[in-house]
Amino acid sequence: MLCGRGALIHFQNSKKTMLSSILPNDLSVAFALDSACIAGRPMVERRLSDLRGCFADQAAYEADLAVANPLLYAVTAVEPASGDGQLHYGLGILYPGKIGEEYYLTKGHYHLHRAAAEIYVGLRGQGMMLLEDEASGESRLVELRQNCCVYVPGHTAHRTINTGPDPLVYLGIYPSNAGHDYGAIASRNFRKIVLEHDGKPFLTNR
Ligand code: PAN
Ligand code: ZN
Repeated sequence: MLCGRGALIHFQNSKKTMLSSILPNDLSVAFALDSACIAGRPMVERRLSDLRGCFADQAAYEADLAVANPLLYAVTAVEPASGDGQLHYGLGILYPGKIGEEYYLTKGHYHLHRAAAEIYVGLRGQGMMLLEDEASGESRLVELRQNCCVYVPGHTAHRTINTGPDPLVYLGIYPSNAGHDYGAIASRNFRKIVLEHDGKPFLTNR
């Protein structure tokens, strides 16, 4: 899906990035907090059908999918330059909802370049990030909400979870060479899940 009119396609020198080589409309970018839309940029949409295998309660997943295929989240990526030391970022919106007792969530991934860290900045709503260290398997559940930053170290799988009643909107800022590796999580998923218990998020084993 495209936000607004006219997708911009441009190429960057991958060795050295000069200020003059950045398109003016990549230097300052306006975005919408109600849709995570950025005019002219492609938006990746993930519907319930795209998250097969992500939720713990597979029967609840199939039952809900038989009724409707709602949009769970959307991400608009901004990639001003791809040279050494440059940054990319993604504006995400994750809608509220649950499959069984498990809150709506993103697929989750490692970075292809494992050492690449990421900063998440919460802009609207309330949620959590589930982090999982690749080597030790240690899990951490940390808050992501408006006026809150989350640091995702390298070598750490990360998944965003909306635990509130409103859309969760956030920016993820990462090195331009980070890349996304969905394969490891798709094959074994996160070790922990976040369920609603007495109206509150609760971390438990899968
Ligand atoms: C984010 C994520 C975004 C969607 O921009 O890509 O939250 O989650 P999935 O990519 O797991 O579907 C990010 O972490 N980028 O690196
Ligand atoms: Zn990431």
